[in-house]
Amino acid sequence: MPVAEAAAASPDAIIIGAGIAGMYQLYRLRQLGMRVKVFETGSDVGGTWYWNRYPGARFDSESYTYGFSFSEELLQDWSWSEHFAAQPETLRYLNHVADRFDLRRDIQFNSHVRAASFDEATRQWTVTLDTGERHQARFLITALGPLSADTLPRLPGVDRFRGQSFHTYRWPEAPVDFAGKRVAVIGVGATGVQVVQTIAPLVAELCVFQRTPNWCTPLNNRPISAEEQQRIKASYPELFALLRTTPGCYIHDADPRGTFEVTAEEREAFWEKLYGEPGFGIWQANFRDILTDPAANALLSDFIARQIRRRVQDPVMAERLIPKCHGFGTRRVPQETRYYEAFNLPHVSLVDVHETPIESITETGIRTSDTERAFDIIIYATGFDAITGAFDRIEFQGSDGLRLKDKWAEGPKTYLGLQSAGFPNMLTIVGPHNASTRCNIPRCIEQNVDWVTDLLRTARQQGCTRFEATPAAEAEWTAHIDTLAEGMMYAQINSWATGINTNVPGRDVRRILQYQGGAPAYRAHCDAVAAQGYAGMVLE
Ligand code: NA7
Repeated sequence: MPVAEAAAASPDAIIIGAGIAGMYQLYRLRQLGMRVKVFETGSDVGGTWYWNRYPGARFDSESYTYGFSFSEELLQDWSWSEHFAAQPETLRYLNHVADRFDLRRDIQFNSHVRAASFDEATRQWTVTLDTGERHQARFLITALGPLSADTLPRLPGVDRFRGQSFHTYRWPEAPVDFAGKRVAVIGVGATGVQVVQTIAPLVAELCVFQRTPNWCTPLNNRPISAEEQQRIKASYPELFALLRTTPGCYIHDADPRGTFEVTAEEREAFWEKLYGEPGFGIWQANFRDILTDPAANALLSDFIARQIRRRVQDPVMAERLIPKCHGFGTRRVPQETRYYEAFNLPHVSLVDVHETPIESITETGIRTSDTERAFDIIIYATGFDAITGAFDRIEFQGSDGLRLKDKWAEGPKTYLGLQSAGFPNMLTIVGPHNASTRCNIPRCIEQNVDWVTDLLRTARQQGCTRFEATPAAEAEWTAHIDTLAEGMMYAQINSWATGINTNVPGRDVRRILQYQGGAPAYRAHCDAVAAQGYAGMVLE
């Protein structure tokens, strides 16, 4: 194609990813009259909800707090069937959104972005797909998702197993038949817990390989009744207004009392109540100091441990399922439905990988230091190279050939978690240092996208063809991120939230990847920057 023709056909902006963030960003940029092209690895929309088709995948935020809030018609038309919807329903919802707003015409599916580089002379980004196909645009917006770089265990023999094996993120579309099968699940994060509780009743044998137990609490899910549906639909404005006030944009907000400001009886009754309620209340609506005061945290952890002992019949098994090296809520709390009861079934066993490490995957099963077990199916619920991993898997090259991977090698450096100096005209929705990875994510995605859209509107109005965060503003924001995490118990714990992944070389040093000041404060920062004419950025 001649250069002039190619330029005429070029979009104004390229978005990478057609999950919740990419879909909404496309919708908003179209409203500005911009030409937009979205590249998506998958064959359809949905991102997280497109890939994670594993058995038991479902929300742990209330369904009606999770959907898009931008269209009252959409809110009124869509009826969630359960308080915490399962993945197939969420994927149907996102397809409904794509149809309703005719999003697919600007999305190129089955198109994996391999590299993206900025050219100072033309002030354009060039995006290269796996196929070698190249596309150019002035602005580049990443909507990669925080948990999209899946990781298999670094164990010998992973390729050798002759049965069926799946990482939960790469789950096939065709149903997997579990009847009569001997199944292994490796990993007991939020994903492994959902898998275990769902397949335990279906299989002949289930063996769970657990390295670090997690503090899991009941989801207490149920269908939404007709009256509840009416009430929900009548109160969306108030609901979304409430969600704007809580730190994680959840329906739950911390109790203003301190753990030791009430009597032991009051405390116990409060925790019993929270344990019996739906969702994240026990984590997000607990006493204000449970994640900062180790003594408060120890008491609460003891309460949850007693619940596990009550629910698991075999005391040895119960002790194995109780975390000993981290307190409740310092890692993501898996929400469960009869997870602990699964371990009362005679055909379900638990291998403590600390006691008997996995040595290799063999052609027929898994060899640990003490024995070898045969399986028909191995499920890897082994998680992700979180938050920065998806960025590392694309060759981003900014001005002067600077590689993002190199710049972030010792930890991300960003401004507002939305930009990085040296990478002009690039915006990172749900990027590191952003509030969105500690958030009921669509709520924070909408904030990110609305802010980005306002920036691009301003840029267009001012005839600006290049913007970039200043190194000074970036240094200040990055220091602010570290300061906010001081004194928080989670920052001392190994988990994906602190950037640890034993399956990825170099991911053995904890990093502060998330904004810990809460979504309202984050929003206020972003709004102030915009109100000051994009302070900390140079618009040319
Ligand atoms: P997570 O929470 O990172 O969990 C991964 C699990 O896999 C965790 O139990 C790991 O143990 C375990 N794991 C990873 N590698 C190995 C090896 N090599 N051997 C044994 N066990 C291993 O990922 P999820 O997918 O469950 O959840 C991600 C988020 O998705 C979740 O927090 C929600 O926000 C939704 P470890 O704890 O590292 O000892």
